[in-house]
Amino acid sequence: MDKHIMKSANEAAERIIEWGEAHKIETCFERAEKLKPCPIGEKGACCKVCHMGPCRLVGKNAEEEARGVCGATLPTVAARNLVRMIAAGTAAHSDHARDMVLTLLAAATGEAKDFQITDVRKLYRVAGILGIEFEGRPVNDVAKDVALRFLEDYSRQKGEINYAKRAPKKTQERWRKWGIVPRNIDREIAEAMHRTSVGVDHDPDHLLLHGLKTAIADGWGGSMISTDITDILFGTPRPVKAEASFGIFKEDEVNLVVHGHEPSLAEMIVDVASEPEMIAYAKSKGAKGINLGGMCCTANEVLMRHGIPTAGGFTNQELGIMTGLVDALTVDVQCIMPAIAELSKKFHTKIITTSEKAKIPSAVHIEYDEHRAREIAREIVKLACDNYQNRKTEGSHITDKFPVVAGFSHEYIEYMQGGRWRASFRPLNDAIMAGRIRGVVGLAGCDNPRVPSTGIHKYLATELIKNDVLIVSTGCGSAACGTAGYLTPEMALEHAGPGLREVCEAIGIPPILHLGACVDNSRILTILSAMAEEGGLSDEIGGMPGVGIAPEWMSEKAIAIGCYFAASGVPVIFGGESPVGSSEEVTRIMTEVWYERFKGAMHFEPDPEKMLALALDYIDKAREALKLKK
Ligand code: MSK
Repeated sequence: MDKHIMKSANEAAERIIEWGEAHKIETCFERAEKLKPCPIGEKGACCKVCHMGPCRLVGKNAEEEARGVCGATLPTVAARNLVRMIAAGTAAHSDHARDMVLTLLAAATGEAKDFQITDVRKLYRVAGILGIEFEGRPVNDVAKDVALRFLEDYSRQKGEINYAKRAPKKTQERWRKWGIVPRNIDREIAEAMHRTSVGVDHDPDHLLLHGLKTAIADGWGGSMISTDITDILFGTPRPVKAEASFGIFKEDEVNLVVHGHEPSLAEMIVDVASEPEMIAYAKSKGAKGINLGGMCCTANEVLMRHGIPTAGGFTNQELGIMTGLVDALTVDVQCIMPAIAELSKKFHTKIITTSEKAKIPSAVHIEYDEHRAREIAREIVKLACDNYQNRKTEGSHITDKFPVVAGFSHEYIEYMQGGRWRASFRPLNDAIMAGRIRGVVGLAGCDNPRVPSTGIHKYLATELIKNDVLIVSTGCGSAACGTAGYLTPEMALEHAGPGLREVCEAIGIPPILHLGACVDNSRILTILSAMAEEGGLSDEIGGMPGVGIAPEWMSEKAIAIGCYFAASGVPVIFGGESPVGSSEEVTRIMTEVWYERFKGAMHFEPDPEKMLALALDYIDKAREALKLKK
């Protein structure tokens, strides 16, 4: 096999990697080859929570009885390591959410004059869930109360997070029985760090239960809050046409790319880039206009709401710069490779860090402040325009791009099944009950240079729809599908099984529904809860013919996501080596014990064919238990 095929399964990406190799430009793909994973840390067998170690529980001692200097066993160490990953992932999503809450508050009180409430209907829906009176009140007063109520999810010392009650009753009962309803997001993260510090919690099951509690604080806390506020401020997505892959960059326009995760500044850049004054400025620099593009999850945010094209997911960030066409790349937080700053020196691209939390040495720093959002966005757009003149001819200049249909919020999925007055999940439940749709898979998570990047996403997407499984995708899973040309209704005609094709044609949807960014995995929780409510399938999330798959995960955030799905009742399958693979006991807890208690589980399976078989097996067993048609 051509050695380049081993790096990316995306043809355009592969050509850029090849171009880079010919020009001696290093990327994550070469670094992944050079740097093999540490075999001890990879399986969770390394403890470094104190300075008597690090203790490597390997070699002759690689048994469950192996102990560190303090006496910590392998299951304790593996469980602690995983809980710390969950805490970090939850912190990332929920800190992002905190900023969204503060932006909503600033918009409501008039302090952030550049933002206002775009989706009043969604605001009222959220206010209703929170028990906040909204009839006849000024919109900004309601928004302020909503923001203040969400802030309680970061400070309440006793009780339950606001959105725990959005889960089906039976799911909530399971959580209460096992004591894993979060009190507040920050408290669960802090307690996770406390419990996993040296000499505190040593019972792997007890540790992992707190891991689940922390993860629920992510899914039903930070992530769901972020999704809702982003919709309130910038609009709830509806289907939108766009394009994906490197061909979205234009040779004769200023190419400005937004990368990272936070939507607020990106929204303002979208707005500012269409101002006549800005377009005139770009023209004064010799460009025909301003072309915006996205990368990773900031891309998903502006793709979902404005149809801004995406250059792809995580592993495309260096490759995008290597097209030679990116005049400026703004980054905020999460999934930003520090390598891009050094790489950009070989081209003309300006890397602009924008978050007070995240800087990269040698990048330009223009700090975002929601109180001056428009002014800052203008400064960034101008800087990109100024840099257009510095564009050289170097670069791989890839032109491939694919059409994409995105924008499937849970509200729209409900609406498309019955219109404004009869919106419901009944048709979806009926299609599953009748066997036209065999089940639903959430295809999510990162793309990873350790496997042929995006390849497992593509394989699973194709095989699952062939087997009549409807896919809901988020994050870089969506980007992998988009840059492969899979996010179109035609995909159903060409590849979907007969039952799924019939449903897609009847409703007019693609067989892979792009639901948004990583935080928007919360939309899947909402959909599953609505399906449970609708009746005919399971009356809780557990037991639904649904599975979550993150085949190429790399981020701690993915672990938090996987765990909140497992705690909610969804069997989850992750690719790659297991980060708890060193401990049979921890592996057993996360699969058998969690399944028994919550009807969810978390597996790690590097073989794509086995991933597919396991997913279909879970779906079929759930169908059998529900006595559904085969
Ligand atoms: S960006 S967490 S690489 S999905 Fe949300 Fe993509 Fe994974 Fe980051």
